[in-house]
Amino acid sequence: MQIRTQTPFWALLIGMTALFVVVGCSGSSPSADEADPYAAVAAGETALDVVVVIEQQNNPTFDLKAREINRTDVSGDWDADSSNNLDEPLIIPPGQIRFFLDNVGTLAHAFQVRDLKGESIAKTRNVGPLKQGELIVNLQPGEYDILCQLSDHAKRGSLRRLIVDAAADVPAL
Ligand SMILES: [Cu+2]
Repeated sequence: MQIRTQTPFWALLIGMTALFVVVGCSGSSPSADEADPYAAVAAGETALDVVVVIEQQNNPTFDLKAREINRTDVSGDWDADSSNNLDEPLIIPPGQIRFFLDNVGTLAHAFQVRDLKGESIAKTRNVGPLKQGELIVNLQPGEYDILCQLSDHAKRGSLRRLIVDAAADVPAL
């Protein structure tokens, strides 16, 4: 009597299908959340009132400007001259503010909120070139400065007046 030692075709088919499914599921897609200013909002993890995406650059000039407020593009609100940033204030409502920092420059930058006496209210550590960072701070109505506190970057243009005002006209988060 002949003994069949070969695996039946149907068993091979099921085995290969199972292997394909396992391989297909094992690839981990890169998490986009770290670079998403609104990820925590979407996940309902935090009670933010305002998300401001801050762009910090040093090439060709040092500058610090808001690119988005609550998902709305405001990059056209600022001229290219960073020497007049105190006359072009960023105006946002009070509350829990997430400053999402996008360093698009070639140097490390950082970010600080100061009162107009120069006292620090909150600040970040260094954010490397082409890296992102964040600063979450609760701000009451008033006037502040936002700046890069590294080296002479603020003097060279990485400084802007911040006005926190309940009447600020920004879209809901
Ligand atoms: Cu800087």
